[in-house]
Amino acid sequence: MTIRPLIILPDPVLRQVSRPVERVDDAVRKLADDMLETMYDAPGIGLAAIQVGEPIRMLVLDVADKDEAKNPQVFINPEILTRSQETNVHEEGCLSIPDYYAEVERPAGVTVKAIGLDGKEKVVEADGILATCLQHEIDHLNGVLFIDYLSKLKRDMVVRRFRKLAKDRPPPARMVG
Ligand code: K1U
Ligand code: ZN
Repeated sequence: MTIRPLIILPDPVLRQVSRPVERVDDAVRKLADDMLETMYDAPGIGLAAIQVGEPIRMLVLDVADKDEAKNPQVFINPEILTRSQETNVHEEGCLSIPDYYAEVERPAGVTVKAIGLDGKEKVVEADGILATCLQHEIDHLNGVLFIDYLSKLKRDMVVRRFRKLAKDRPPPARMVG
């Protein structure tokens, strides 16, 4: 398993719409393993493939409490089938927007259909942090970030801050040979 570098705001890659996965093959299983390793290392509770530069519709998450056993989950080609009328406000963060957190209102419950790593279809009824995390990650697959739910003023401030940080940051090392 490999820890992959994370794509950070304002990289335009984060705004790409990811394409569906056609086959759950070894390459997809290896990417899922790498994504879980990258998420646990960060640490985070979710990760979409586009955050490691792979524009495919796959996300991983683990919302287990610290004192519980790990519960890694993989969702391939996820689709939200239903959203509750009731909403919840959760503080959200994003591994692509490090050290910035803000409250976001979303449907409190969702039903999500997806394919698992075993290639079989699954339907998950989610509430609480699982519902929030699934919606946050599915947004990534559509090029949407949680800062898009904030006021324009707040969003522009965050983007400006990360543009400045990107200018000051040395470019990533390139492989040669
Ligand atoms: O998609 C991502 O960038 C991951 C993101 C997921 C998420 C967090 C909160 C609400 C919705 C979605 C994160 O994991 S940010 C880091 C984080 O929340 C966390 C880090 C360490 C311990 C517990 C949580
Ligand atoms: Zn995110």
